[in-house]
Amino acid sequence: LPGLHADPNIVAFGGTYYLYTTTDGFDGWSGTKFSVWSSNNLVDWTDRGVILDLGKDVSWAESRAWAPTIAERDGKYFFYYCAEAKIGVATADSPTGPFTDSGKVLIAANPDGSGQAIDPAVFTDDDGQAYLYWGNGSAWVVPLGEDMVSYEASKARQIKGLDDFREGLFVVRRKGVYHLMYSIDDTGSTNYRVGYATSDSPYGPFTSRGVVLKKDPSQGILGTGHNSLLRVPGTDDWYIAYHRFAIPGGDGTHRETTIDRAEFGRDGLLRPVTPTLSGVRPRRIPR
Ligand code: FUB
Repeated sequence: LPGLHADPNIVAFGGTYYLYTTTDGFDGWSGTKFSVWSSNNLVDWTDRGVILDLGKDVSWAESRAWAPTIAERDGKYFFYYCAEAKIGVATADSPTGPFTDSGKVLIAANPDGSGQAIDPAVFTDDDGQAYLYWGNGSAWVVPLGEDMVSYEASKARQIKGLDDFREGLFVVRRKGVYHLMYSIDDTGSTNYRVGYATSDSPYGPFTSRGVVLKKDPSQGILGTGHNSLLRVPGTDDWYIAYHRFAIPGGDGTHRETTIDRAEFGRDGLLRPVTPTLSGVRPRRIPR
């Protein structure tokens, strides 16, 4: 994407691809706006504008608009976002809004009081049950109610066994396996990277599978993290959206959003992703 946008959540709704992002370039990640972009080919993206602006559109928070996610149910769109290290939710009748905030905090803290309650990711299982994943410092999952905005706090479970987990959980299911991605290190570090784990249950326990995306200084690609995975509907073609230090001249608060191909090997595990510069299409590796 052109400009400074981070924390991309990539999805497909009704034949169109969407990227939901935060706005970067502010000290202390103090931006206030979330944007949405659309595309028909995953290459050319149209800025569809700001869909939520803290303070103006959200009564309970003014700053730190951090990593969002989106989910659809019965024609309604649920936009989960971070604000002031808490999680809120806004709803709309279209993927591009207008979104109306619920007016209250959805998750105020991690159940064990550790870290920050940030980085929501919704995964909807094949049986229709949706789960909300989130966390920084510690990783959590809770099943969402049918309305997508309620949950029983007593059903929250901590996800253990993720090597070096920091934040940025994201979950997909493929061929019966739950694949969980997460960010390692600090987003301000050139070593911000993506860890990977698998399980046979959305609650875990997960088995760590190492790092699947990391910097490539030979290309000037640094700070590769906060990812989301997209399966092109009706195919087994996958893409990973993530942010990196903007090129040229970026750093941990000047980040840009990019996409690369993601592939699963014959063993069913995600292969390490090759980060590429814009306009360079990675060669397909035979399985
Ligand atoms: O962009 C603000 C925060 O930095 C996100 O919530 C984290 O995942 C990290 O990318």
